[in-house]
Amino acid sequence: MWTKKGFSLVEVLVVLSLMALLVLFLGSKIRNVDTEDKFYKTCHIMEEIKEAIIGKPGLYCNGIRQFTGYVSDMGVLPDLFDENGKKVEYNGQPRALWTSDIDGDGNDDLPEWKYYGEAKIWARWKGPYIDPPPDGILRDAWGNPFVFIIGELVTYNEKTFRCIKTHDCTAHEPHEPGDSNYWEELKDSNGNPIHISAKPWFDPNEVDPKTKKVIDRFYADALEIVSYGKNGKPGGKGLDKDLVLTIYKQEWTGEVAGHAGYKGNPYVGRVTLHYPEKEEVKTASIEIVDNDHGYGINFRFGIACENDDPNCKIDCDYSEPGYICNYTNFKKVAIPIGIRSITTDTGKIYIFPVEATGNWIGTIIEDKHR
Ligand SMILES: [Ca+2]
Ligand SMILES: [Ca+2]
Repeated sequence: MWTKKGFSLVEVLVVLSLMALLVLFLGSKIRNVDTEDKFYKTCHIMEEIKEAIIGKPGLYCNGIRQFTGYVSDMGVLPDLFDENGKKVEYNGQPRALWTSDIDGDGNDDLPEWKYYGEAKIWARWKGPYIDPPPDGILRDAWGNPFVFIIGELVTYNEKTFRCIKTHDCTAHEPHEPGDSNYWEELKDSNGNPIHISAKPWFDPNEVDPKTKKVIDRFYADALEIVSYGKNGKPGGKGLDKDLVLTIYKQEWTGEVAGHAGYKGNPYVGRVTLHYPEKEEVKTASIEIVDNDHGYGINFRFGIACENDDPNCKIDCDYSEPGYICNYTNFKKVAIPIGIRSITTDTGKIYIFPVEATGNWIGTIIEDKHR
């Protein structure tokens, strides 16, 4: 039975101060969680933007490979535009991810999704690839604009540089940031240096002077997505630290190779690959010029001779089936991921997915003579 008439002043004070402590404690907890939440949410948004651009690797539906990103339709990365609609290399927004009216004048600037009958593939703009941001600017969880930059970022001597020419860095040829052939220093609109907490450039003094080993490779065609963190400006520690997500070209392009012809290779004389590049569908052809003792020939889309360089040379060892060819002075050609096709001069069409990991499409066997 409850007999006590009330609480003493001391009891009331003890309970009140405990409650006050609890509120303080929970309040600080909630504030921290809220801030950390924004950090993870920002990471999540950055991943979403990456997915809008290159899709999700290995996404299958009903056993069929699905390509969802911008590059699978357009064959290139989205251009960056500043607030005046001018194309820029850094501090712009990839407006093509959510609109085909880049300059906002009411007319579409990007070609509409369509079917290319001859190549048997679909291509061009099929957006939006991401929810359109209300004010035309993609923002992090703190509400600050994301910064998009073409060219891999490094920090060096408290400055930030973007790579403008892809290169290997060795002790012998360090191409130190500051070398204007390879790097451009980032500056704000007032010309002041921007110091983003990006990955540090290596110190050539740390390289073994004997081997002069290749330490790293830097890419001019990488796309950087940067959040300036909680403080919304370059640099800072803890939650103010900048978050950088890099999309390398190797993640959205691949090579295509296969095998054509058999029994002296009388059937297939040429294979042609079709893939989108901005407004058009590009074709690349390989002449089937030789055979492998009745076993046909391997072809490989992924390397090409630049500007018909006379120093380009292919040396093949035909002594064994499945021979190896050496390509001298050839450059790597990037085929954008997505559904692509190969046609032959005998009228056959092969439609297949191109993955960033490399693609062997198998043997093209023709059952009729040309
Ligand atoms: Ca327009
Ligand atoms: Ca920051």
